[in-house]
Amino acid sequence: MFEKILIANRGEIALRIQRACREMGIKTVVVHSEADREAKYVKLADESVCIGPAASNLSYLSMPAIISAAEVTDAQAIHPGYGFLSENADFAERVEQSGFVFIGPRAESIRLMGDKVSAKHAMIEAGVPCVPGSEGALPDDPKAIVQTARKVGYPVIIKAAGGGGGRGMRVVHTEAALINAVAMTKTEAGAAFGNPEVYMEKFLENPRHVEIQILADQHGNAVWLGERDCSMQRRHQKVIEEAPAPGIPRKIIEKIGDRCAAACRKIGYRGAGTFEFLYENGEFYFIEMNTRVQVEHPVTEMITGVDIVQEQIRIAFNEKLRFKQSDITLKGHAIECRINAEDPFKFTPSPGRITSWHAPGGPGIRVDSHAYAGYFVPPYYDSMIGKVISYGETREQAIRRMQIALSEMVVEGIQTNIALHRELMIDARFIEGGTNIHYLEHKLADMPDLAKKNQ
Ligand code: MV4
Repeated sequence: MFEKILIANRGEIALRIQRACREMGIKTVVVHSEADREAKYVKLADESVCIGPAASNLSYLSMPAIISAAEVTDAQAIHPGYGFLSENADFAERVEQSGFVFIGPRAESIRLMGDKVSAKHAMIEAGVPCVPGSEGALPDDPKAIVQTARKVGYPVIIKAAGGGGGRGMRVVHTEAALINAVAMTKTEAGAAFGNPEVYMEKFLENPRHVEIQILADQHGNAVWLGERDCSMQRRHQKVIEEAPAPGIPRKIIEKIGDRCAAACRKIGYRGAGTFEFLYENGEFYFIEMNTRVQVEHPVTEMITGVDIVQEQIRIAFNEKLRFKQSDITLKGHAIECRINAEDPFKFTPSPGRITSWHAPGGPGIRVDSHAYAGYFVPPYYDSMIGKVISYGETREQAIRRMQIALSEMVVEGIQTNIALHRELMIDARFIEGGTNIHYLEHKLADMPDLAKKNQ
């Protein structure tokens, strides 16, 4: 096994990766910016290297700084976590060209999935169902665009090939608005992603966001580890995730899961990955693939017993998967609440010193967080400061345990969204299960002072 891994990330995921390494007897190097120097998880690592100032561009996004840190510490592999350089194909390539192992997919796979047009093409070829739409990128000819939209049927959505995660898209309801919308999306996409290519899909009005976790080794084996429902979101930021997805027939999910695993084998995918789907009226439609470990991976770990980060490391070391699909069984239910340092009404970031921190515990509760009493939440990065994950034999038990965990949890000195989670855990529609991607935003619009009520 690797003797030493460099962790090219910060916060809770840097600590999560450290824990996986420690359990496997692997030494850790954590890189950090000047703003993260005093964080306890940095001191917990076997070695740490300051790679630059607070600004991400000059530290966590600096490829030469990170690769130099791997060289001076003699690390053998680099784990990119999520965000930052985790889905940067050029980084994966430079890591490997420098003689280190990139703990993630081949650069070629990252590139294939980073371009949403080529990703969708690959998935159609592999038999994964996609949202009906244009075959590939839209042409320049306005008549052809109009014809495509007539065939697909309004409303349609125009998406940038270089976009993803909700960036670079526009919904079009009428033919009159079509050509201008395509032109505007292209202009914006060219400026934002350096690629003006766009494609068209039927716009699904009330879908759920359900994703499939996969693991694939470098010996042609791939398995899927169940699904996660990530529909509870606001402005493309997930707030709560759960596994399994409530109320979806297992037969439908198993068919999709098997297709995802088969697609991984077909494209020679390596590592952990997530197929994102929209689910509406009993049908799954592929939208994007994420080629990294995701924030919400713990809910899958809880119901499968598989440590996804450890498996990423074993796969990178070229080991064969230790389980077949028939060894993967889903047991119980898990829910994750993302804890953010933010204003509970306006959702603006609330960085600062945490004066008191009491994490919940007890049966079926997991807390993934790098925070503690005295920790300073820096203003430069994402506002997520941790995740509370509950597990139960049933969804009801997982909800009950999460309610108790949230009632125990105390964070003072900064503002957090804990009150919002408390409200959602007693929300009748959430308890019923199966809310769609618009539910939270509609609820917040109906109850603007919701968070205040619960303080
Ligand atoms: C869609 C859609 C409806 N129809 N595509 C937003 C993020 C990106 N991953 C894809 N997104 C969407 N694509 C079609 N054809 C609605 C969304 C969408 C969404 C998807 C998942 C989670 C939250 C969302 C919030 C708004 C819109």
